[in-house]
Amino acid sequence: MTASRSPRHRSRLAAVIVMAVIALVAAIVAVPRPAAALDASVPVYRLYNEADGQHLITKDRNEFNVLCGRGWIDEGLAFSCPQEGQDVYRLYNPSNGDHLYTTAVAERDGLVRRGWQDEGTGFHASAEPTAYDVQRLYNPNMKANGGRGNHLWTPNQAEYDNVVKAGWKGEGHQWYATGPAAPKAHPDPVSQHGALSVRGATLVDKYGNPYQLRGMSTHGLSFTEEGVPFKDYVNKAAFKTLRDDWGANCVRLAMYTAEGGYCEGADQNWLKGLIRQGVNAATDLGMYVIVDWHVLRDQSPTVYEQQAREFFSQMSREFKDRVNVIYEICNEPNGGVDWWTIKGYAERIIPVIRANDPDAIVIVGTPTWSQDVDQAAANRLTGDVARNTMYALHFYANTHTQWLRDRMNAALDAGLPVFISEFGTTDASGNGGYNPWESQQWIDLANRRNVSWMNWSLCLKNESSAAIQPWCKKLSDWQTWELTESGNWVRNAMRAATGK
Ligand code: IDC
Repeated sequence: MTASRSPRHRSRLAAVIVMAVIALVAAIVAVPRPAAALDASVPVYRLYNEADGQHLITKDRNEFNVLCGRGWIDEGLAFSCPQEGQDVYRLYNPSNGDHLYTTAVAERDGLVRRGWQDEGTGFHASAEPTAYDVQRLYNPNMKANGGRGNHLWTPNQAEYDNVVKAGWKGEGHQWYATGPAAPKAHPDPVSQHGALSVRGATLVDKYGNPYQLRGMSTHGLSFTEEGVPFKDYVNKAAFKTLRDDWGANCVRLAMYTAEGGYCEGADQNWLKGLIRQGVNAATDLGMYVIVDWHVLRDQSPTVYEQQAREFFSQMSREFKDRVNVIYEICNEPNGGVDWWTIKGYAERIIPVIRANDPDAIVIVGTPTWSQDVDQAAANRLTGDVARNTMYALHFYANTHTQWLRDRMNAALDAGLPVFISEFGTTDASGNGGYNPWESQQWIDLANRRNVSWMNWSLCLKNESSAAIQPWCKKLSDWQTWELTESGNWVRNAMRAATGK
């Protein structure tokens, strides 16, 4: 190319400039006005049903909540819409359960003639163009699925393009929203996996797929160390840190019965309030939560059985609709208490829970600080108390080694559903003997066999099993250097298991 330009070239350049100016002015005129309607925007949620591939969009928060409880996945905000404006009609196909949304009266009426139900105005679209152009996609391959879930609506161009690449047909513009989509960064465990149950020796999720719980146990909720009452770890920011940074999907609330705990001096109403608080925080975050009746110094669960009965009766009544709550009815029987005694206790306490919450997962402790799963395997619970019931195996890696792993394997092989509701990376005393090698053998095995595991403990007590450094008073968002050797090890194990 030469530096001098021909007249023809120059006039073309001028034309391009003029067109660019026109385009710019047009763009400025067309820029979406930050309409007053924006203030009055209402969120429209998107839900996904993995079972039938359908996406549902709704502004009805109650419908959203109900569907989340029934196994739909919360996919976050579909977009926001104005309070008033263009009607977006919602239609329902009673023959296959599908939903469709349209602003086109002709499409609506055509579908109604073909048997769809007109569910009225689902939400409103902006009457004016905005930057949030909601486009529709169609998947011709969903016929195999009875035609359900063959449409998707999104204001997100990148998602639209990706879905087209995946083989859907782009159907283009449908209506204008007033705000963007906000997909959930972390689809939470409970909305993804729902109510858990036990199949054979394995915990499964709502789809019947093997599912493993991993998380942290609190220390004794009524204890205080280094000036920090352990109740303070029962907070949403702490659990969120565990979920998002560590990769935990479960927390365990350890409520001691003895040692100044629930049955020996602590304020029972206060402790029940704390359990409620923990269950609520876990529920808000879509995490599973274990309510642990932490029998230890009292040795036999029969010592405070009457209190256990009252406690579990009340708690299960309150939490009967929470699919994420798991009941652990006796942490660690010890002092020679035999399996017959524990079994009898379980046969009396489990029905108290089932009367309110027939499908809840229950964990039963086993003799010798929850190590004798062989005894439970040889003589397990039967009938309705056995359904969705699991048996605790606890290990402390520097004390309980291959011999206890062999015992766990044998119990699993015999079909016993085992749950590691507590383990430490240390000596059984909870202090000294940090042993990452043995811990790794255990966690590898547990992961291989889909056995859930919960680590002792989320606190700053000056003992090697504690996850937080004794000088660190933070109640959430712990950095690497604020965690102990054990805390870092456990966080890494969780991250590895979740692919973080
Ligand atoms: C330990 C605590 C320790 C506390 C002691 C007695 O780590 O700070 O002083 O209990 O209350 C268990 C128990 C669990 C124990 C833990 C470590 O379930 O309560 O915590 N452990 O000894 N079983 C095996 C070990």
